[in-house]
Amino acid sequence: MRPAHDMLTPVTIEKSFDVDRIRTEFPILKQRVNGKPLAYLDNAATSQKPQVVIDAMNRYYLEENSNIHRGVHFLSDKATQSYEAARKKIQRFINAASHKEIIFVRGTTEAINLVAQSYGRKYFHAGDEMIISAMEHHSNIVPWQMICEEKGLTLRVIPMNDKGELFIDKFETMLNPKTKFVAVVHVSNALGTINPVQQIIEIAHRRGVPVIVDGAQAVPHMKVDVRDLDCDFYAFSAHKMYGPTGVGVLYGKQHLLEAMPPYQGGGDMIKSVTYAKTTYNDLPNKFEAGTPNIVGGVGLGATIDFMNTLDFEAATAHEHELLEYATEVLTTIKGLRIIGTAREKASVVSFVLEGIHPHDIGTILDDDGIAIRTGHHCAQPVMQCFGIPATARASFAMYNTKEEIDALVKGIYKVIEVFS
Ligand code: 7TS
Repeated sequence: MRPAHDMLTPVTIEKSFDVDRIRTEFPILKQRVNGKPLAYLDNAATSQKPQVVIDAMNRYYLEENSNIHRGVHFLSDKATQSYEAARKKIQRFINAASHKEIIFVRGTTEAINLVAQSYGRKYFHAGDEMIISAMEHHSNIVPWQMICEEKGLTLRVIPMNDKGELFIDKFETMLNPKTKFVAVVHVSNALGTINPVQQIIEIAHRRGVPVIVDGAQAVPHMKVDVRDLDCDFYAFSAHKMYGPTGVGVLYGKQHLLEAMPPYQGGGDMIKSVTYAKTTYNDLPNKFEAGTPNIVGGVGLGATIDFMNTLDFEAATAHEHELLEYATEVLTTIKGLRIIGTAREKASVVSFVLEGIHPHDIGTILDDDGIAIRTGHHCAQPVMQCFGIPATARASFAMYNTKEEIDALVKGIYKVIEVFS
């Protein structure tokens, strides 16, 4: 119990990892669902939000709300400062060289579409090729298919083995003078595989080919340093890393972004407009047309403050322990097959149960307050690769516990009993 005189001071999270303590930061986790304690194991879809992020967003609406970059008045100035401070926090968080390399977008999907439409329209030509991997989310397939179709490129796919690991040697042989671009996921949402993106980038760069990394599932679970990776673009969403929905980040190397045309036209992205000619704003504004998700940006800034208070290494180690524990106990269940058994994995266990549709698994688990995701996880080609229509997927965050995994296992036995 904190002493009474201490009650009004905000809670500061110490630099050590204590799962019970972390859980108290996430109010939603206290809920009971169908009379049972909520076991939220759908973090790859979206994570829960800590009180400090909710408070920061409320505070923004209560005390600062105004439009940014365009007002001379007090509130507009305050809102602009909060929004731009968030950009600098993101820059430091991923170790970008400049805040100009941080573009606010709606999320990973928009970040990838931005690069496909802007970079692709300028640099892709008929007869060129681009490479993606066999474990991409639809968000890192469809935008490329669209631009490849429009421009007449061939989309090639790095194959994977039956564990869900990419054949890097095959990737190397796929690169040729026609290859214009590589797009690859850092951590697979359907399989949990951590791809050797640094190696992929190095191989592509040897041929002078730029690389975008889809980091939607990586940023919440590992330290990402874009300069160390040397990626050309990196995309992620706030909502999967304990932040709000509707906001995310495109990182791009400054010289590449400078040379790219705007993605959308409108307010904030212009320097001057006449009917004869419009000139475009400098980075990062050139890519941020219209009033952005200001409260989302502020919320993402607060999320990064929150993450900076954590012992990230300890949080990651805890998540890894959960993954190993879940893998071990699930493997003992007769008729259960884990889909995605790569050596390097993060936070995701996808599985199928013999003779039982994943949707039935999810529905029965929900009766006991256990939230997992079922379906193709927006990765239909991955499902096709494994010859299955769907999986059940438990995905962990740092606030999950072994007790929740025990509840999952108990629930799966109940599913088996219902269907036997
Ligand atoms: N890339 C990966 C690897 C993802 O996991 C997702 C979302 C996206 C891109 C798209 O992110 P968004 O924020 O733009 O929607 N993945 C999932 C999932 O696994 N279940 O629901 C959404």
